[in-house]
Amino acid sequence: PVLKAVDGEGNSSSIEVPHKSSPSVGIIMGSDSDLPTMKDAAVVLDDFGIPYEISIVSAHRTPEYMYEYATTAADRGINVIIAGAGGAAHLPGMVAALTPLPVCANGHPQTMLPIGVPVKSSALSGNDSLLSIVQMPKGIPVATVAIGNAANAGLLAVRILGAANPGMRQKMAQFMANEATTVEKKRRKLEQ
Ligand code: RP5
Repeated sequence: PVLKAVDGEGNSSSIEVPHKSSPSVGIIMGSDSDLPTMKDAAVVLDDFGIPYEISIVSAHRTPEYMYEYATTAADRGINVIIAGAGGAAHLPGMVAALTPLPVCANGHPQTMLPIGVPVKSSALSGNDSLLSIVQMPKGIPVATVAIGNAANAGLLAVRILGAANPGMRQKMAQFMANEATTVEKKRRKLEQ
């Protein structure tokens, strides 16, 4: 299936929902209107060859499904959940509260890290989303990226998964080297 959406600023976006087995990352968002922002995380995971699943999970409109999603994620092999929401953005924190899960169904120890993406809102430019996500009470941490920066959430997921995957660390090192080369080229052009 293809997920299509328009955000509050009229930006349209579509993404092919992957049918990949054994996803390592779950990308969830409070509304399909978050897709133009959240698709950047999927692009990064595709680039690094990391299998992921995508779903719309609303903390406020579908709280029972949020509970089901969060409490079954580890059993599907999910290690990292990237959760994006805007406004009263409770989704990342609620998912974090529901997923300590040190052990999954097959008995293997498993960690699960929640990454929050504050989606830019129309009323308060995402400052509301940022504060809702980043101001977690002590005890329930959420790794929070900048407003609208789902790409960094994807890159953070790559780094986390890289802790147990030397090949992934190598890919990240190459990515960073490419970034440096790009900046170097621009600097040399300026100096000419
Ligand atoms: C939040 O409310 C969503 O994450 C979204 O950013 C915002 C607006 O949702 P829609 O009214 O566009 O569905 O829950």
